[in-house]
Amino acid sequence: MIINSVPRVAAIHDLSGFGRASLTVVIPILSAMGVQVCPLPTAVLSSHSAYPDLHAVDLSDDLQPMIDHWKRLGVEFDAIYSGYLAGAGQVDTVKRFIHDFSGSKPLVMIDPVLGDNGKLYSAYTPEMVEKMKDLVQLADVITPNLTEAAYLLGEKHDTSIGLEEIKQWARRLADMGPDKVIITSAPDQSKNNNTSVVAFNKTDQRFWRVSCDYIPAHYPGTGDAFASVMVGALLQGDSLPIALDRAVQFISLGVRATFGHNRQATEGILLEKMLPSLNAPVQISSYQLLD
Ligand code: PXL
Repeated sequence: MIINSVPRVAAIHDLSGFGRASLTVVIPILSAMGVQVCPLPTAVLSSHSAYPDLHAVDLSDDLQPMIDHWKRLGVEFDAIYSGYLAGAGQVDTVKRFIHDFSGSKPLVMIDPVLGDNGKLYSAYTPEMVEKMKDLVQLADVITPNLTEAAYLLGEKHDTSIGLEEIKQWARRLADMGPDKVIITSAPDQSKNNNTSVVAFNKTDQRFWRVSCDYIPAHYPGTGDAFASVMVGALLQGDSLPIALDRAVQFISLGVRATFGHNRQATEGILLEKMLPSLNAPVQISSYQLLD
């Protein structure tokens, strides 16, 4: 049940100043979708970590005092949404947060940010992987990419993975706790070069897939954008497959709009041009129910 007339989300992510990732993506998307964002920044960085020589301020020691203030204020949330954490120690803080703010029965969305393209992000260690396995147990919804799914399951990242195996991975991730598992960047072997999102809903035991054309560019922050649209759509009452459609369409449009401009991919997708599309009705429904 939504407790606020404008749904309210606690967003536990870093603030990367340059490069369109994390809170600079989460806040505009959710605001455009009519959701109030209360950021709890895990770190402040001059840019996301694909840029060298960045300056980072780790806010690990400040999180709990900020959370304690929210408790004194009696703030309640419709959703708790975490992403990039600045170190394994922050996982315990997020776990405590989920426990302490469970009274309003918020939707708990954990984007288990660990890495991409088969590799961990530069700041992360195997300890972070172990802690993230703990954290996903508390989630209602998780949105790992293929790399993160492999790390969480102790499997090898394999870009030639078939659909049946991805479905097994989704089931095994759901066995760890979450009701909805959404694996992004999953190869679609049935269509040449396509990429897809495969989702499993444990409650009704149904699998869904949305495929999209592959574009030969990689933009940081698209995982954050995808998960943010999912949170907004689920809070607006969309079904899982419609939320998937909206998130995939938003990313596909963003990637297409950006690719044509020949900008440095590290700057991310041209989000600012895309925000109005979040309020348009879903144009083409492309989800598939899988056997
Ligand atoms: O998009 C995930 C992300 C978030 N925050 C920081 C990152 C990344 C991915 O590179 O570096 C700081």
